[in-house]
Amino acid sequence: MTHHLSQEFAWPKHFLFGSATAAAQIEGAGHLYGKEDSIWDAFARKEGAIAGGEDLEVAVDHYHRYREDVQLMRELGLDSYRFSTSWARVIPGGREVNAQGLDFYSRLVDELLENGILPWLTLYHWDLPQALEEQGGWTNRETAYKFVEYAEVVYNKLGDRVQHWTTFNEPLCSSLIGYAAGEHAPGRQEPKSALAAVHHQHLAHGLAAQRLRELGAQELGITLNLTNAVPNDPSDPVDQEAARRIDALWNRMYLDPLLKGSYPEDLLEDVSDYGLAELIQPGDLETIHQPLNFLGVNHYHDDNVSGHPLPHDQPVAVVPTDSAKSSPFVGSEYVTFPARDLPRTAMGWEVNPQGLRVLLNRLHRDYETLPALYITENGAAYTDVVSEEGSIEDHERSEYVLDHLDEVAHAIEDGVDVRGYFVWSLLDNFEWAWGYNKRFGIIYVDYQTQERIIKNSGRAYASLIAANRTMA
Ligand code: GBH
Repeated sequence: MTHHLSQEFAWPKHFLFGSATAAAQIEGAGHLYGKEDSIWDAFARKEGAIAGGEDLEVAVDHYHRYREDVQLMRELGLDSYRFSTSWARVIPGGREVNAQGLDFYSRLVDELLENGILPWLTLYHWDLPQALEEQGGWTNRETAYKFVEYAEVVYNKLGDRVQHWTTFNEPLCSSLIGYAAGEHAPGRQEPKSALAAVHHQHLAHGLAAQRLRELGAQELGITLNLTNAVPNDPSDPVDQEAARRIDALWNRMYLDPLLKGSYPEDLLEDVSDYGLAELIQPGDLETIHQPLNFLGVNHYHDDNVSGHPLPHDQPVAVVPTDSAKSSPFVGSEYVTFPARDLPRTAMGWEVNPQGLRVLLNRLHRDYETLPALYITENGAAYTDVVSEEGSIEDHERSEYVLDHLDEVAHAIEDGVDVRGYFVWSLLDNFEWAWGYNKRFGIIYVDYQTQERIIKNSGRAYASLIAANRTMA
């Protein structure tokens, strides 16, 4: 293995090394113990929605195997485990609390604590109760208030043991990819609805953050997927303008309201045909602009952006699944993503670890009130092969993770306050519209037998964690 700075770096004292999952992607027990449909269960039933035609019914059966999974976390030496609770399990049908469903998370949290692993909880990782979608989903402002009730129910059950509370995971994806591209649940292709979802999720975040704070939450934050928008030709004004638009929509549409209390002016102009400004009611931006203890950053790749049409034989850098018939880039649909000469993962995403350092420095520079940063997701899908000896020699994934950790270390040297890193993902799992064959795990899952095998990347990560502990 190549030598890595991250393996001998003096990581800050309380730096957290963790790994992440999401309820819908791992739990299974899709309609057991009182759980009802989430929008992803309903979406998966639509012809062609999921690449392999699979559903979330069993997934990797984490609901029944969480004890075994916590033992694996312990074997890896994780400081923290980032997971999400399923709204459709806790309040099925959006109506009454399902005590049995809540109990599951209580048992999971106890199991983590007994094993010395810090629970890092996310309330919304894309699985809205289908019943609420039928009342308009995130296009309905009411859903934001329903979210507060749900947050309160989970807090009342777990707040005595969970310190770290994240409202949303990547609201951008569940809005623009779910409501505009239609590639994610609920599978709508309505750009105006997508921006309504953006605003109502913002509002839901702010209202829930207020409420959780009142109830006593110590550590509150949100996780965004942030992507550098790099102009394909840095000296071409057309590419510069395209990159500005993608940065406004993809990054600043979230960062600015959360950290500055306003939507960017240029964004409002870019999307002026789509009704965002009209949705903002007096007081909304103050509500959204809540003090945060941390910002979670999910980072996978940069976007190489151009304002010119692509020659039809040129490959694109960002490859939406075949089911994407409509653009997630509301108001900037003309923008293109030419490929660069970079290695790619099995998702087709370009690998460019330096982008993470650039991104972290940019956040530090542009936002005066930036809270502590945690990398809440970073990782890669590769085609894994189980060897005759039963091992998974996923060298590329090890390099991907360590290369990105090197960049986090550099960012810390640059003066950026980064306090943790969570690999996506602990286990191979349901990769949304792509189904099960895109494997992101540092632990392999045999989907027939549900057997788990720690991949070499998991071992590499574990030895970095162990080495750091010895140094400290
Ligand atoms: C995360 O999202 C999710 O939080 C997690 O659940 C998921 O399993 C994991 O990453 C791996 O995918 O321009 O429409 O082609 C991924 C964030 C943002 C990465 C959008 C791909 C390009 C989409 N994604 N990006 S598009």
